[in-house]
Amino acid sequence: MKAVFMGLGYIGLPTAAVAASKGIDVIGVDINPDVVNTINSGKIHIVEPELDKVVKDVVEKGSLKAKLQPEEADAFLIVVPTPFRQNHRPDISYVESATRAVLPYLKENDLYIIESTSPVHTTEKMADLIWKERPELKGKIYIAYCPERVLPGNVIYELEHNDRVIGGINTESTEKATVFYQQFVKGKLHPTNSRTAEMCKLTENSSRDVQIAFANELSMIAEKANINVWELIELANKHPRVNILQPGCGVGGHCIAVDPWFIVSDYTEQAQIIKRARETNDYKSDWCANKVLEAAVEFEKKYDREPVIACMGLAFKPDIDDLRESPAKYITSRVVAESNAEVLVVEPNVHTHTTFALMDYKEAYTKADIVAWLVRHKPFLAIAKEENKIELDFCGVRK
Ligand code: SAJ
Repeated sequence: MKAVFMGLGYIGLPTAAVAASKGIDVIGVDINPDVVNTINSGKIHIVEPELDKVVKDVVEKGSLKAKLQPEEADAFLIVVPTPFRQNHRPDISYVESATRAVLPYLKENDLYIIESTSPVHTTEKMADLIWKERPELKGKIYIAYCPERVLPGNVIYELEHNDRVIGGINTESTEKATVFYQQFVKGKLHPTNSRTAEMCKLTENSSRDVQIAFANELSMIAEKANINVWELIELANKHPRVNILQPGCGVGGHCIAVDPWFIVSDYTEQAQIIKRARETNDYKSDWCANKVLEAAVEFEKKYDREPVIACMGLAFKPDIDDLRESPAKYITSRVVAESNAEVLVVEPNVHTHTTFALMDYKEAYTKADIVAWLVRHKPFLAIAKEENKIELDFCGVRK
C-alpha cells in the first residue's frame, strides 16, 4: 500500500509518520521546500511530543519520503489548512489546489480522502471536480471524508487510539477508507456518509466552544456578583449531570475558534447559540484586557504613579509553546498598546519572541504591582502569593 499525504503540517506530518510506521509506503507532499528538506533529514519543523522520534525512525527506514510534488499511489489524503476569510467564510482553496495537484495521478480503484476540517458538502464538491476533470474515473475511484480529532500535545497517542468517523460518498468508499485506517488506528472506526462526517467535526469543536462560552459567561456574572467562579463551578459540578468547563481569557488555537464559523456562515439563521458562543468567547478576551487596563488606572489614582504590570503567559493554552490565535497574546498586545505602564511579558515555554521582550516568570512576578494571570502554565502554580500584589486571575492559577 502506497499513500500520498498532501500537507505536512500539524496533522499531516504526524498522520503520515504514524501510517509509515505501520508499514504503509508514504510520500508526504508540502509546498514549502524547507519543510521537505527538514523532514528528509529526519527532523521536524513543528513542536509535538514524541513526533521527532517517529519521523526520524520512518525517514531512516525509507518508509516516509517528503517531496514537493505528488506521484502515483493507492491512496491520496488531503491534510491542508482550511482557514476563514475576513468575513468568517471558510476558505477551501487549499483543499481544492491539493485536489487539483493529485488529479493527474489518480487511477482506477484509488482512494481519495479529505481530512482537513471542511464545510458541509466539500467532499461532494471535490468529487464533482474530480469527475469533471477526469470523467473516465467516475464511479471507479473511492472518495471519503475522515476528520482528524487529535489534541495538540497528545497527537501521537490520540492518532492511534481515538475513534474515527468515516464518511464516504457511497458505501463502497466508506468501506475502502475504513480498510485504509484499520492499518494504523486502534480506536473504533464509525461508518457514515461524507456530509455527516464533515458536520461531525464541526459539531465536536462547536460543542466545546459553546461549553467554554458558558463557563466564560459565568465568570463575568460571578465577578459582578462577587462570587468566586472556580468555587462555584466546582460545587455545581458535584451534581451528577452537570459538567461545566473552566473559564479562561478566551478561546485560541486554530480549531475551536475557527470551526464554528463554518456552521454559522452556511446556516446563519439556524446557528444562533453557536454564533453567540463564538462572540462570547471573543468578548471574554476584551473583557480581560479591559480589567487589566482599569486596574492600571485605579493604581495610578491611588499611588500617583504608573504601575508595573506582568502579563503571565502568551500561549493559547497551558503548557504548550503554540501562540497561534492566542487570546493571551491579544490581551498582552492591548495592554502594551493602551497603557503607559511598564508591561513585563512572560512565556516560560518560548525563548524569544519577535514583538515582546520576554522575562523570567519569577522575576516578573517580583517586580510587578499588577499581575494578570493569562495562561494556567504549571510553573506559575508554584509561585507563592504576595499580599502587596494586585492579582487578576483569569485562568484559575489561584483557585
Ligand atoms: N479552554 C478553556 N476552558 C476549558 C478548555 C479549553 O478556556 O475548559 C480553551 C483553551 O485554553 C484554548 C481553547 O479553549 O484556548 C482550545 O483548547 P482545547 O484544549 O479545548 O482544544 P484544541 O484547540 O487544542 O484542540 C481541539 C480539540 N477538540 C475538542 O476537544 C472537541 C481536538 O480534539 C481537535 O482535534 C482540535 O481542536 C482540532 O484540530 O480541531
